[in-house]
Order: sequence, then structure tokens, then C-alpha cells
Amino acid sequence: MQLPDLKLQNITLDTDGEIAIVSLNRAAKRNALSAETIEELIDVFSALPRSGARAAVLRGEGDHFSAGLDLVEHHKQERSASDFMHVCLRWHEAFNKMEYGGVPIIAALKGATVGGGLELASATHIRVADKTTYFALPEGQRGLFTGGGATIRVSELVGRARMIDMMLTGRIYEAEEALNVGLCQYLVDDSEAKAMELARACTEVPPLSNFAICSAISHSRNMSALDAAYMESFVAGVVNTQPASNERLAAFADKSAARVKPKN
Ligand code: 1HE
Repeated sequence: MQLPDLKLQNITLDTDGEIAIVSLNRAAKRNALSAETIEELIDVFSALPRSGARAAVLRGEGDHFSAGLDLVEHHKQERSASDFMHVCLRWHEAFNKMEYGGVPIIAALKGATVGGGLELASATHIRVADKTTYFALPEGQRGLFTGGGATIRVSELVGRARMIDMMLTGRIYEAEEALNVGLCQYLVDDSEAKAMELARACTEVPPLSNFAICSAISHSRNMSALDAAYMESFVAGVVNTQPASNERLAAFADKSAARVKPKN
């Protein structure tokens, strides 16, 4: 892959083979999402799908994934309603680039994954938590409301009732409970190692299949069931006849391909 040449202050970009590693690097501010960080996320996730990256891991420096909206910046700027509406539109731009971009993004979570930090995590395709990770939507307590897509993505992950409870009461979800309600899909000792392992697994999937998995499923939620079924047929028509699937099906037919069986 060819790392995009971007001027970044709040994000660091690295590679491990065909995997892009995107790090939030404002550890001193608990990776709070300033307006500049959001612009950098837009730049990074606009460029990544065209960089040859086969998967990405999104992580944070320091002990916390992200403390959400940069509250100090928001406070200092004395934004008007319309100013903040435009801030939110930029968050949506960044998170939509991630969710619909076609490159699998795995979030390696730890510590606070709260407010806008949870909105960011929920725009990735797989969330991996470690035992320090906790999830919350403290917007209510701060006199705020979610503006980075939580009403869509977090409510989809945990259901509206849980999301409303989180916002009204400041409820914090940790570990097993977070796993059980769907805030993360994995709970492990080392979320970064696991995220890399999962990203490597994603690189085994043909890019066109990854593109479909990491865009079509999300697009289907914006359509009627009838249109979603039509779109699915169309995508499957293209994906399921690609050369890479022909080779894999030949290997299945001649019994050289792995079978789908649990390890034990
Ligand atoms: C910040 C932020 C921030 C830390 N914006 N600067 N999010 C929240 O309500 C969570 C706010 N943060 C916290 O509750 C705590 O900082 C943590 C639990 C994440 C970490 O606690 P701790 O004790 O390790 O750190 P700290 O001493 O609170 O903060 C260290 C520094 O990070 C300090 O800066 P300093 O210059 O005084 O050293 C903090 O000000 C800074 N910091 N979090 C700005 N969030 C699109 S709408 C989305 C709406 C939301 O996201 S609401 C949820 C906001």
C-alpha cells in the first residue's frame, strides 16, 4: 500500500504490510476530538480506500481510546447553533467515510470510549475492547446531545432503550456487560494485538468482497427492504462472479479449500 501524503497533527499513520494503522495521538487530552482532528479523520479515511490498504486498525495513544468531543474547544469557541450544526456535519462526513468506505476498520479500544469517542468507535466495522475499556454517553450530564451519529449507530448496536438510559443516567458499560449488549464484539487482554489479528484475517478476503461487506450492509439500512434486496442481488452479481471467487470455489470443489468447522 502507498501511505497517503497528508499533513497530520492529531493522527499518526503507519503500516504493517497491507494494514493501515491509524492512531489518535492527543493522549494528553485523552484523544478528545477537536475540529482539526475530525478534518484529519476525513482526510485519512477519504484517502485510505485508494491507497491499497486492505484493512485498517484505529487506535488511540495513551490509556484512553477517546474522550469524545473536545469540550474545552467547544466551550472556548462559543459556537452558535449553526456553527455547531456545521461541526456535526463534518463529524458525519468523517464517520460516513469510515463506515461506507469499503475498507474494513477494526477499532482497538481501551479506557474511556465515551461520547463522541463511542460515536467514532461505532463507525468502525469491528470493535475490540480490553478489560480497561468502558463505554458511556455522558452528553446528558454535560448538557449536550450526541452529534456524531450515535442516534443512528449506537442505537443500532445496543437498541434505543439502552441508549436512552445511557444518556439520561450516565450509565457506564464495562467488560462482559458491554460485550453482552453489543458495544464491542471482542473482549480480550490485548485489544491492539487482537485488532491486528482480525485485520490480518480481513486481508485474506478479496478486496471486492471487503468493499461489499464494508459498504453494502450499511447502505441497506437506508433503503426499503425491496430496494435493499435489489441492491444485494446486484452486489452479489458482481462479487460472486469475480475471478477471486472462481478460484476459491474451484478449490472447494477439488477439496483443497478449508472446510467451515469449529476448531474443537
Ligand atoms: C479533554 C477531554 C475532552 C479530557 N475535551 N479536553 N466527553 C466527556 O464528557 C468525557 C470528558 N473526559 C473525562 O471524563 C476524563 O477526562 C477521562 C475519564 C476521559 C480521563 O480522565 P483523567 O483523569 O485521566 O484525565 P483528565 O484530568 O480529566 O484530563 C486530562 C486532560 O485531558 C485535561 O487537559 P489539561 O490541559 O487540563 O491537562 C482535560 O481537560 C483533557 N480532556 N477529556 C477536551 N472531552 C459531536 S457531539 C459529541 C458530544 C460528546 O462527545 S459529549 C462527551 C464528552
